[in-house]
Amino acid sequence: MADVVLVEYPDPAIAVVRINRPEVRNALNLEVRQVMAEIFRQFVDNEKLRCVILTGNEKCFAAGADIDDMSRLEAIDMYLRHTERLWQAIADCPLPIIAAINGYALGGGLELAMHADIIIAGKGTKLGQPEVNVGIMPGAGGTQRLTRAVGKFVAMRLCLTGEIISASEACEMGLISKLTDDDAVMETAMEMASRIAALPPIAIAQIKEVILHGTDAPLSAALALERKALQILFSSKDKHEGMTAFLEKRKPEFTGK
Ligand code: CO8
Repeated sequence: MADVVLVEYPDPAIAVVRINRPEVRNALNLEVRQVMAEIFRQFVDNEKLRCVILTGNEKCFAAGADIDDMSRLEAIDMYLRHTERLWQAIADCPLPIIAAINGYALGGGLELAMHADIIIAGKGTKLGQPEVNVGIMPGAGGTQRLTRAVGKFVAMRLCLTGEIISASEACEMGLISKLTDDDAVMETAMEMASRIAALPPIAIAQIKEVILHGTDAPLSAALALERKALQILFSSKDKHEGMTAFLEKRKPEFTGK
Protein backbone atom coordinates (compact mmCIF):
# COMPACT_ATOMS: atom_id res chain seq x y z
CA MET A 1 0.00 0.00 0.00
CA ALA A 2 1.23 3.52 -0.77
CA ASP A 3 2.30 5.44 2.32
CA VAL A 4 -0.32 8.19 1.92
CA VAL A 5 -2.42 5.93 4.14
CA LEU A 6 -0.86 3.76 6.84
CA VAL A 7 -2.42 0.76 8.55
CA GLU A 8 -1.28 -0.51 11.93
CA TYR A 9 -2.60 -3.36 14.03
CA PRO A 10 -1.97 -2.52 17.71
CA ASP A 11 -3.97 -5.67 18.38
CA PRO A 12 -5.06 -8.31 15.82
CA ALA A 13 -8.67 -7.25 16.49
CA ILE A 14 -8.06 -3.52 15.91
CA ALA A 15 -6.87 -1.75 12.78
CA VAL A 16 -5.73 1.87 12.83
CA VAL A 17 -6.03 3.55 9.42
CA ARG A 18 -4.00 6.76 9.34
CA ILE A 19 -4.16 9.38 6.59
CA ASN A 20 -0.56 10.45 5.98
CA ARG A 21 -0.20 13.62 3.92
CA PRO A 22 0.75 16.03 6.72
CA GLU A 23 2.38 18.51 4.31
CA VAL A 24 -1.06 19.32 2.85
CA ARG A 25 -3.13 18.89 6.03
CA ASN A 26 -4.07 15.36 4.96
CA ALA A 27 -5.94 16.64 1.90
CA LEU A 28 -7.77 13.75 0.28
CA ASN A 29 -6.41 13.35 -3.22
CA LEU A 30 -7.46 10.49 -5.46
CA GLU A 31 -4.58 8.29 -4.34
CA VAL A 32 -5.57 8.56 -0.66
CA ARG A 33 -9.13 7.61 -1.50
CA GLN A 34 -8.08 4.71 -3.73
CA VAL A 35 -5.69 3.30 -1.15
CA MET A 36 -8.19 3.76 1.65
CA ALA A 37 -10.93 2.01 -0.35
CA GLU A 38 -8.63 -0.95 -0.99
CA ILE A 39 -7.73 -1.15 2.70
CA PHE A 40 -11.39 -1.22 3.71
CA ARG A 41 -12.20 -3.84 1.05
CA GLN A 42 -9.49 -6.10 2.49
CA PHE A 43 -10.81 -5.69 6.04
CA VAL A 44 -13.90 -7.68 5.08
CA ASP A 45 -11.78 -10.84 4.70
CA ASN A 46 -9.90 -10.39 7.96
CA GLU A 47 -11.63 -12.75 10.37
CA LYS A 48 -9.72 -11.54 13.42
CA LEU A 49 -10.61 -7.89 12.97
CA ARG A 50 -13.35 -6.44 15.20
CA CYS A 51 -13.03 -2.66 14.99
CA VAL A 52 -11.40 0.01 12.83
CA ILE A 53 -10.02 3.36 13.98
CA LEU A 54 -9.78 6.00 11.26
CA THR A 55 -7.48 8.89 12.06
CA GLY A 56 -5.04 11.52 10.83
CA ASN A 57 -2.43 13.19 12.99
CA GLU A 58 -2.57 15.41 16.07
CA LYS A 59 -2.72 18.58 13.91
CA CYS A 60 -5.24 17.49 11.32
CA PHE A 61 -7.68 14.71 10.56
CA ALA A 62 -8.27 15.89 6.98
CA ALA A 63 -8.70 19.39 5.51
CA GLY A 64 -10.96 18.14 2.73
CA ALA A 65 -10.56 17.09 -0.85
CA ASP A 66 -7.30 18.15 -2.47
CA ILE A 67 -8.04 21.63 -3.88
CA ASP A 68 -4.89 21.67 -6.01
CA ASP A 69 -5.96 18.41 -7.65
CA MET A 70 -9.59 19.54 -8.08
CA SER A 71 -8.57 22.89 -9.58
CA ARG A 72 -7.53 21.07 -12.78
CA LEU A 73 -10.66 18.92 -13.18
CA GLU A 74 -13.67 19.36 -15.46
CA ALA A 75 -17.07 17.78 -14.89
CA ILE A 76 -16.40 14.70 -17.01
CA ASP A 77 -13.04 14.13 -15.26
CA MET A 78 -14.93 14.15 -11.98
CA TYR A 79 -17.62 11.84 -13.34
CA LEU A 80 -15.13 9.35 -14.76
CA ARG A 81 -13.33 9.04 -11.45
CA HIS A 82 -16.43 7.39 -9.95
CA THR A 83 -15.24 8.25 -6.49
CA GLU A 84 -18.63 7.15 -5.15
CA ARG A 85 -17.27 3.59 -5.50
CA LEU A 86 -14.31 4.50 -3.29
CA TRP A 87 -16.50 6.03 -0.59
CA GLN A 88 -18.85 3.05 -0.80
CA ALA A 89 -16.01 0.68 0.16
CA ILE A 90 -15.86 2.48 3.51
CA ALA A 91 -19.64 2.74 3.88
CA ASP A 92 -19.93 -1.02 3.22
CA CYS A 93 -17.49 -2.00 5.97
CA PRO A 94 -19.47 -4.24 8.34
CA LEU A 95 -17.09 -3.56 11.25
CA PRO A 96 -17.61 -0.63 13.62
CA ILE A 97 -15.51 2.35 12.52
CA ILE A 98 -14.34 4.94 15.04
CA ALA A 99 -13.12 8.25 13.62
CA ALA A 100 -10.50 9.68 15.99
CA ILE A 101 -10.13 13.31 14.99
CA ASN A 102 -7.93 16.25 15.94
CA GLY A 103 -7.18 19.59 14.35
CA TYR A 104 -9.36 19.99 11.29
CA ALA A 105 -12.15 17.87 9.81
CA LEU A 106 -13.28 20.03 6.92
CA GLY A 107 -15.18 19.41 3.70
CA GLY A 108 -14.37 15.92 2.44
CA GLY A 109 -12.56 15.38 5.76
CA LEU A 110 -15.77 15.83 7.72
CA GLU A 111 -17.60 13.73 5.14
CA LEU A 112 -15.03 11.00 5.69
CA ALA A 113 -15.49 11.22 9.47
CA MET A 114 -19.24 10.90 8.92
CA HIS A 115 -18.65 7.55 7.19
CA ALA A 116 -17.59 6.31 10.65
CA ASP A 117 -20.03 4.99 13.25
CA ILE A 118 -18.54 6.83 16.21
CA ILE A 119 -16.65 10.14 16.16
CA ILE A 120 -14.22 10.92 18.98
CA ALA A 121 -12.84 14.45 18.75
CA GLY A 122 -10.28 16.51 20.63
CA LYS A 123 -11.62 19.73 22.16
CA GLY A 124 -9.51 21.82 19.78
CA THR A 125 -10.93 20.23 16.63
CA LYS A 126 -12.56 22.51 14.05
CA LEU A 127 -15.23 21.12 11.80
CA GLY A 128 -17.19 22.37 8.83
CA GLN A 129 -18.34 22.07 5.24
CA PRO A 130 -16.47 25.03 3.69
CA GLU A 131 -16.73 23.80 0.07
CA VAL A 132 -18.92 26.76 -0.87
CA ASN A 133 -15.93 29.05 -0.20
CA VAL A 134 -14.10 27.48 -3.15
CA GLY A 135 -17.12 27.54 -5.44
CA ILE A 136 -18.40 24.01 -4.99
CA MET A 137 -20.46 22.04 -2.50
CA PRO A 138 -20.17 18.84 -0.43
CA GLY A 139 -20.05 15.76 -2.64
CA ALA A 140 -19.38 12.77 -0.39
CA GLY A 141 -22.47 12.82 1.77
CA GLY A 142 -22.10 16.23 3.41
CA THR A 143 -25.57 17.41 2.43
CA GLN A 144 -27.14 14.06 3.39
CA ARG A 145 -25.26 12.41 6.28
CA LEU A 146 -24.86 15.80 7.97
CA THR A 147 -28.58 16.54 7.64
CA ARG A 148 -29.46 13.13 9.08
CA ALA A 149 -27.02 13.72 11.96
CA VAL A 150 -27.90 17.30 12.95
CA GLY A 151 -31.16 18.16 11.17
CA LYS A 152 -32.05 20.46 8.28
CA PHE A 153 -31.50 23.86 9.84
CA VAL A 154 -28.05 23.23 11.26
CA ALA A 155 -26.91 21.39 8.12
CA MET A 156 -28.18 24.28 5.97
CA ARG A 157 -26.31 26.76 8.13
CA LEU A 158 -23.02 24.84 7.85
CA CYS A 159 -23.25 24.06 4.13
CA LEU A 160 -24.65 27.44 3.04
CA THR A 161 -22.22 29.58 5.05
CA GLY A 162 -19.11 27.37 5.07
CA GLU A 163 -18.77 28.35 8.73
CA ILE A 164 -16.16 26.43 10.74
CA ILE A 165 -17.39 25.36 14.17
CA SER A 166 -15.72 24.23 17.38
CA ALA A 167 -15.75 20.66 18.62
CA SER A 168 -17.92 21.61 21.60
CA GLU A 169 -20.56 23.15 19.32
CA ALA A 170 -20.38 20.08 17.06
CA CYS A 171 -20.81 17.87 20.11
CA GLU A 172 -23.87 19.82 21.26
CA MET A 173 -25.47 19.38 17.83
CA GLY A 174 -24.92 15.61 17.89
CA LEU A 175 -22.08 15.44 15.37
CA ILE A 176 -19.55 14.04 17.84
CA SER A 177 -19.97 10.89 19.95
CA LYS A 178 -17.36 11.81 22.55
CA LEU A 179 -15.27 14.89 23.22
CA THR A 180 -11.86 14.48 24.90
CA ASP A 181 -8.71 16.45 25.59
CA ASP A 182 -6.71 16.82 22.37
CA ASP A 183 -3.96 14.49 23.56
CA ALA A 184 -6.43 11.83 24.74
CA VAL A 185 -8.21 11.19 21.42
CA MET A 186 -6.27 8.09 20.32
CA GLU A 187 -6.17 6.62 23.81
CA THR A 188 -9.94 7.04 24.11
CA ALA A 189 -10.46 5.53 20.66
CA MET A 190 -8.26 2.55 21.55
CA GLU A 191 -10.15 1.98 24.81
CA MET A 192 -13.45 2.11 22.99
CA ALA A 193 -12.20 -0.18 20.20
CA SER A 194 -10.89 -2.70 22.76
CA ARG A 195 -14.22 -2.67 24.53
CA ILE A 196 -16.11 -3.26 21.27
CA ALA A 197 -13.61 -5.94 20.19
CA ALA A 198 -14.37 -7.94 23.34
CA LEU A 199 -18.13 -7.98 22.67
CA PRO A 200 -20.00 -10.58 20.58
CA PRO A 201 -19.18 -9.74 16.94
CA ILE A 202 -22.41 -10.97 15.36
CA ALA A 203 -24.46 -8.78 17.73
CA ILE A 204 -22.14 -5.84 16.99
CA ALA A 205 -22.55 -6.35 13.23
CA GLN A 206 -26.34 -6.60 13.54
CA ILE A 207 -26.54 -3.42 15.62
CA LYS A 208 -24.52 -1.48 13.03
CA GLU A 209 -26.54 -2.85 10.12
CA VAL A 210 -29.92 -2.16 11.74
CA ILE A 211 -29.04 1.39 12.81
CA LEU A 212 -27.70 2.29 9.34
CA HIS A 213 -30.40 0.63 7.26
CA GLY A 214 -33.17 1.50 9.70
CA THR A 215 -32.38 5.21 9.53
CA ASP A 216 -33.37 5.29 5.87
CA ALA A 217 -36.45 3.09 6.19
CA PRO A 218 -39.99 3.87 7.38
CA LEU A 219 -40.27 3.31 11.15
CA SER A 220 -42.46 0.20 10.83
CA ALA A 221 -39.99 -1.46 8.41
CA ALA A 222 -37.04 -0.42 10.56
CA LEU A 223 -38.67 -1.88 13.67
CA ALA A 224 -39.35 -5.14 11.79
CA LEU A 225 -35.68 -5.19 10.71
CA GLU A 226 -34.66 -4.73 14.34
CA ARG A 227 -36.94 -7.58 15.50
CA LYS A 228 -35.60 -9.96 12.85
CA ALA A 229 -32.00 -9.11 13.71
CA LEU A 230 -32.68 -9.70 17.40
CA GLN A 231 -34.36 -13.02 16.60
CA ILE A 232 -31.32 -14.14 14.56
CA LEU A 233 -29.07 -13.48 17.56
CA PHE A 234 -31.05 -16.05 19.56
CA SER A 235 -29.41 -18.73 17.39
CA SER A 236 -25.90 -17.53 18.17
CA LYS A 237 -23.60 -19.38 20.55
CA ASP A 238 -22.58 -15.98 21.91
CA LYS A 239 -26.15 -15.29 23.07
CA HIS A 240 -26.09 -18.58 24.98
CA GLU A 241 -22.63 -17.81 26.38
CA GLY A 242 -23.52 -14.22 27.32
CA MET A 243 -26.67 -15.14 29.21
CA THR A 244 -25.21 -18.29 30.81
CA ALA A 245 -22.15 -16.34 31.97
CA PHE A 246 -24.41 -13.68 33.48
CA LEU A 247 -26.44 -16.28 35.37
CA GLU A 248 -23.28 -18.10 36.51
CA LYS A 249 -21.76 -14.75 37.59
CA ARG A 250 -18.64 -15.13 35.42
CA LYS A 251 -17.07 -13.24 32.52
CA PRO A 252 -18.40 -14.37 29.11
CA GLU A 253 -16.06 -15.78 26.50
CA PHE A 254 -17.44 -14.85 23.12
CA THR A 255 -16.37 -16.81 20.04
CA GLY A 256 -18.11 -14.95 17.23
CA LYS A 257 -20.34 -17.93 16.49
N1 CO8 B 1 -6.26 20.75 -0.50
C1 CO8 B 1 -4.99 20.92 -0.91
N2 CO8 B 1 -4.04 21.49 -0.15
C2 CO8 B 1 -4.39 21.87 1.10
C3 CO8 B 1 -5.70 21.71 1.59
C4 CO8 B 1 -6.66 21.11 0.73
N3 CO8 B 1 -7.93 20.88 1.11
N4 CO8 B 1 -5.74 22.18 2.85
C5 CO8 B 1 -4.50 22.63 3.13
N5 CO8 B 1 -3.68 22.45 2.08
C6 CO8 B 1 -2.27 22.80 1.96
C7 CO8 B 1 -2.07 24.30 1.80
O1 CO8 B 1 -2.23 24.69 0.46
C8 CO8 B 1 -0.65 24.47 2.30
O2 CO8 B 1 0.24 24.09 1.28
P1 CO8 B 1 1.64 24.93 1.09
O3 CO8 B 1 2.43 24.64 2.34
O4 CO8 B 1 2.23 24.32 -0.12
O5 CO8 B 1 1.25 26.37 0.99
C9 CO8 B 1 -0.55 23.41 3.40
O6 CO8 B 1 -1.60 22.48 3.16
C10 CO8 B 1 -0.76 23.99 4.78
O7 CO8 B 1 -1.99 24.69 4.76
P2 CO8 B 1 -2.16 26.11 5.49
O8 CO8 B 1 -0.90 26.91 5.38
O9 CO8 B 1 -3.41 26.73 4.98
O10 CO8 B 1 -2.32 25.60 6.99
P3 CO8 B 1 -3.09 26.30 8.19
O11 CO8 B 1 -2.78 25.50 9.41
O12 CO8 B 1 -2.81 27.76 8.22
O13 CO8 B 1 -4.67 26.14 7.85
C11 CO8 B 1 -6.64 24.93 7.17
C12 CO8 B 1 -5.26 24.87 7.86
C13 CO8 B 1 -7.60 25.81 7.96
C14 CO8 B 1 -7.14 23.49 7.14
C15 CO8 B 1 -6.48 25.52 5.75
O14 CO8 B 1 -5.41 24.85 5.10
C16 CO8 B 1 -7.70 25.37 4.88
O15 CO8 B 1 -8.62 26.15 5.01
N6 CO8 B 1 -7.72 24.35 4.00
C17 CO8 B 1 -8.80 24.17 3.05
C18 CO8 B 1 -10.06 23.69 3.73
C19 CO8 B 1 -11.18 23.50 2.71
O16 CO8 B 1 -11.60 24.42 2.06
N7 CO8 B 1 -11.64 22.26 2.60
C20 CO8 B 1 -12.71 21.91 1.67
C21 CO8 B 1 -12.10 21.46 0.39
S1 CO8 B 1 -13.32 21.15 -0.85
C22 CO8 B 1 -13.87 19.59 -0.49
O17 CO8 B 1 -13.51 18.98 0.48
C23 CO8 B 1 -14.83 19.05 -1.50
C24 CO8 B 1 -15.46 17.73 -1.11
C25 CO8 B 1 -16.03 17.15 -2.37
C26 CO8 B 1 -16.31 15.69 -2.27
C27 CO8 B 1 -15.38 14.86 -1.45
C28 CO8 B 1 -14.10 14.51 -2.13
C29 CO8 B 1 -13.03 13.99 -1.15
